[in-house]
Amino acid sequence: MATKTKRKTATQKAAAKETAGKKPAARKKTKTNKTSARSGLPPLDQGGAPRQTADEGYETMTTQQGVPIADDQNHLKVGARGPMLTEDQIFREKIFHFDHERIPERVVHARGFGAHGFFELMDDLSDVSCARILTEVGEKTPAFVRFSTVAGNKGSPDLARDVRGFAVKLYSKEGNWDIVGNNIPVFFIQDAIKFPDLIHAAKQEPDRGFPQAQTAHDNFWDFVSLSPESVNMLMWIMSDRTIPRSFRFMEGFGVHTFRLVNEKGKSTFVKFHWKPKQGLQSVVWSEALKINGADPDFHRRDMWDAINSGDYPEWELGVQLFDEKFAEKFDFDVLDATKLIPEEDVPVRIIGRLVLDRVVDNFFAETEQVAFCTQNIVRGVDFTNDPLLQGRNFSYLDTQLKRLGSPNFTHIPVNAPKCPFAHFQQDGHMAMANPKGRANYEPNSWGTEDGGPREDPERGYFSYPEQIEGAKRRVRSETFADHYSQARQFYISQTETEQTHIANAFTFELSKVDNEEIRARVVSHLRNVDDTLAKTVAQNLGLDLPAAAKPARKPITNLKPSDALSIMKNPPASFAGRKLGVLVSDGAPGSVIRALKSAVKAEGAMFKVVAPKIGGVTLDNGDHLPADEKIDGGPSVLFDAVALVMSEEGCETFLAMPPARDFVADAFAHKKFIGYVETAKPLFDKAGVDDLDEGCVALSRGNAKSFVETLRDLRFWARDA
Ligand code: HDE
Repeated sequence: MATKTKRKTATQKAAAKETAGKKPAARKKTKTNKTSARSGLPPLDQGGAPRQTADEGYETMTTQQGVPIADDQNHLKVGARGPMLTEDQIFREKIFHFDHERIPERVVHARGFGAHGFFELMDDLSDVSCARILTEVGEKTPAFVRFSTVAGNKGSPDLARDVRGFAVKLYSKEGNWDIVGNNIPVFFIQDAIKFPDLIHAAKQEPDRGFPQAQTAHDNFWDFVSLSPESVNMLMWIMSDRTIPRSFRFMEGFGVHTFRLVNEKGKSTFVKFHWKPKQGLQSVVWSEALKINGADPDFHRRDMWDAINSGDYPEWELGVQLFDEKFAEKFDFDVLDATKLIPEEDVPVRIIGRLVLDRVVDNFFAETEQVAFCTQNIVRGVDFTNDPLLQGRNFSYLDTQLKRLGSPNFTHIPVNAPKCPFAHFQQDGHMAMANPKGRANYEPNSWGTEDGGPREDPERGYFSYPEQIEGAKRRVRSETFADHYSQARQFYISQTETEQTHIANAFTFELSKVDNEEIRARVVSHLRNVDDTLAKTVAQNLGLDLPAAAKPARKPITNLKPSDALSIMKNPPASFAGRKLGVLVSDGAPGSVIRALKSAVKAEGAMFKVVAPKIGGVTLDNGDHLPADEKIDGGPSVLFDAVALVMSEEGCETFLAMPPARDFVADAFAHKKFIGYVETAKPLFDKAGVDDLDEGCVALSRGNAKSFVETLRDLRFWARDA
């Protein structure tokens, strides 16, 4: 009930207090099993569950108008069996509100999860920017972050293969700054005018309304195979980047080149990076498919649990700073969002940290109503002419009007600046923060008391005075024409395992494409990326190898691999923040459980118990071990590693349970480390695992610590071979 009070607005609280003070003196404690003469409350046998009333210490329920409600179970009717009276203002108010409770979901990034936190600056950037948030070292700026998938609708599963949104709202002292980024540093298209086509092609097909939350269908591959500019992004989305293990274990990127401007008006280009302190980690595809069934809210739950347990996720903010000179000599156009700047060319300078330490109080009020706008920047930060960014600056503001229904969406607490603000924009639907006084325009001569705010040429926002000249034309710059070189660079930067995953992902997705011409067209692009990849995919599809697509510009084939582009080359330093799932039975050795539990705890990881019954088990030492999951609700796909700790009889019972067999078979197939006690061995046979490799570790009380240290590698990839 603690959250109940939290959820109330100040007005509601005041109203409740008021009402509480004015309880009708005549009201007596109502016995729940008798009809009250005054309210007509039904006795238990008619009304179902026992009712609790305000007389028992609960707050009084009221209408939206503050009128106390006596009966919330029955509408007003003639006699006991109706008909209903339309006079029933209480019923009508309740249903009216319910009928209008939904707002349009976002056209893209509909499914999201938000959390609060702060950004702390660690390095002074005053040489390149006059933004206070980038110059006041040690300053903590409140932040709200919303992670999302792109293509799926609001109720879609979390583990769809998809780009993840990584949108950060920084409530700075000089106004809100939104960095509305993704977990991938490049994008599908080069010009914002193609965005509706891209998204239409990616989302469910218009005639049938499916498939949703997946790109594995003809329309998507048709569009991208006709848009060679997408090829670099295709490599990224077919990599493990699009199946992150957790929002906590993924990077974020501002994607576009932005500008920073210092007090003297000097401009420096910048790319933004969010680097997870927890390290990078993804799941494998067949695991993702199963997670979607076992826990469609896997990512939300993970974030919610981590923050609520005090394990606050943290990212470092890094910047790649460069000037016009670098931009001119760089192989690609820095305004082209389908390209990145390798960290080897321009190192990432870490300047601050972002910590998420508070879940939302109300999902709708915060996560759903938050309105990110790329146009929200602060003094000292500026746009560039990236043709995607320019288009986004129109789209985000526009979409908020549709979603939130009023130009006053900035009055919603999650969107309002936390610094002082004053302007003459007023009225409109749902105006909540209304100015006082006579002046609603300026200039005016009403003086400082009544005249309202005035401009501040010293502290006010200024745009970088870039000199621009040229004919008005609808064109794409020649400098955007290379579509394959960075796709190749990405591919050769991956480990062998990651390259196999990419080939498998192309194979999976294209196998869902009915039209063979489309499949072949995709492979024709891959031939310009890496011929072995193209051949593997063609072979996997049973396709004759098509000729290579004709490139608009000859690709550069000698770009060096960049380790920063690989997930597996950037593993976490520990198993912290990860989950060990332990399958236990009655009579399991308590000493092993105790040793494992404390080793996992010392590592900063989570110890989750999976048992035949949710009531838990009794260990061989008589201790009771409560369970977190019953076996069929806790498959191994929900854990980063597993352990099988059971008695001989316990193992016998598990042998007869298909979910227990799947627990082991999946963990093995997904290359997870599996700790086991000798008595659990028959379960491997039952799961079809007859060859225990080094990823399967015999457990004893003495080696629990070293087992947990092994888990730092996250997966036993050698099993792939
Ligand atoms: Fe978005 N995008 N986008 N996008 N985008 C939206 O805004 C749009 C693009 C991104 O958690 C929409 O409020 C256009 C790139 C995120 O609320 C919409 C173009 C990047 C989110 C919109 C792009 C993004 C959105 C839908 C092509 C990475 C979720 C609802 C030029 C840098 C924000 C909304 C949240 C959301 C338009 C391309 C990231 C329709 C026109 C590139 C993280 O306005």
